Amino acid sequence: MPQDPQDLIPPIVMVFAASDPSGGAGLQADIMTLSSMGCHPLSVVTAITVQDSAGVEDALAIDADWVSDQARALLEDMPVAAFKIGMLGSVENIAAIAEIVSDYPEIPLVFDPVLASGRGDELASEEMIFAMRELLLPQTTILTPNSLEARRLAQDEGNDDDNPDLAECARRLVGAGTEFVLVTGTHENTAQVVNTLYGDHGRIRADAWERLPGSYHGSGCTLASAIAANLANGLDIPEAVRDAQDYTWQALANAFRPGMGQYLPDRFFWAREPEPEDEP
Ligand code: PXL
Repeated sequence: MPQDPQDLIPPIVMVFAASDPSGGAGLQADIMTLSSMGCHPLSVVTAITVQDSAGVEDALAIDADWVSDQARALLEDMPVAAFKIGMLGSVENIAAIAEIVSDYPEIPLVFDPVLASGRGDELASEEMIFAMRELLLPQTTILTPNSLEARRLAQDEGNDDDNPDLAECARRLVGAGTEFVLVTGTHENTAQVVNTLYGDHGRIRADAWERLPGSYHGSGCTLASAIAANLANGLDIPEAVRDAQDYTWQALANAFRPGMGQYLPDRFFWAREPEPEDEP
């Protein structure tokens, strides 16, 4: 019997993210990761950036009505198995996306709170951080901050004496509404990189990885998209998180340096031909 074409549809993941024309981070990183992991990405553009492998020069937010229209047209047309949110561009975009995802509470949502580029260029204002906390965290299945982002999102503003440790940050972020938090440890001063998953009863798992020597552009986007791909493929959260870290570590271990700045992860490491063996 010929195969039913419906059986051939890969899991579909809708991404809200900003274009990074370098192909290192952002929407392009998400599209490559999701494709490499067997999903079909739907890409809703929230902003466009001007950047190279060294850093971000400029960013222009897309009008919030255009963000909504991109998403709504597709959600009417195709079944979406997971949402992934990256760089948002504006407070208006945060409000528009919060409204859209609130109509689909059963779809798991991976939220990578992009606050700054690897070089430290600010990619979110204080008002945007406030809106993320108020409007998006209560709808998030898993939040994937690095440790710097976790502290910024969880810290009591205006109180300079507030120095919560990462477990306390995670507790506060779960209190703000996300079901799970995966805090990544790249920026911590530890021999290995330790990524820790928390839920409403505290720590669920911690995974330690060999610290790779390079400086990478787009590792956070790769990890969050890999988690979304795994959730779309039916894995539960701890499994999705473990497997996504393994995938991301391999993409980073195979990273390449196409320009003068950071290394870019190779999300298709498995597709490259191995070096030919020397003939005897
Ligand atoms: O890595 C976070 C990130 C996400 N999205 C875009 C970016 C960056 C970092 O530079 O440029 C578009």
